[in-house]
Amino acid sequence: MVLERTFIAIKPDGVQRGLVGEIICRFESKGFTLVGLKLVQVSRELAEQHYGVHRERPFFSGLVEFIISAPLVAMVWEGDGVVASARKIIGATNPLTAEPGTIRGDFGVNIGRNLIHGSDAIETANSEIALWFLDEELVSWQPSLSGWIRE
Ligand code: D4T
Repeated sequence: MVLERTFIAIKPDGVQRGLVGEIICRFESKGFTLVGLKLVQVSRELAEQHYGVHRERPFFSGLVEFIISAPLVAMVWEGDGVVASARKIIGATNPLTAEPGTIRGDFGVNIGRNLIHGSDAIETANSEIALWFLDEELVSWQPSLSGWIRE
């Protein structure tokens, strides 16, 4: 397996609802490594850039207003296959149809308040990490438990 990195954001609803610890716990318990973490009051420019692919969609303006409405927690997680695995941990876009056991399935009921973002592919992850973090904000480190998590 190739060690990957992915960009994860706990959206303003996740922060306001006090789910930051619970959400971080899901990724830590799985065995992934946190390599970047910050609380951000997101600018309109950054929100529009991040969701640029959805610019023409009807929900775009509401989504941007939501993302800039309150602080968000931006993170980078590292691990074998972390990009696809994080999407599974997060669950389907609509929390109502997301499987129980996923973050959205366990904590959400509405697509416009789906708690968390995760990069959808390795290339997207690389560009999102570069958009949200400076190189010096990311820390490469080896957890002392890693030999008990991966061969
Ligand atoms: P993100 O990008 O936030 O991780 O979500 P997904 O990857 O699961 O889903 P997405 O890109 O299709 O949607 C981005 C974001 O827009 C919100 N949304 C989406 C919405 O408010 N109404 C909608 O109809 C859709 C499709 C939720 C997630």
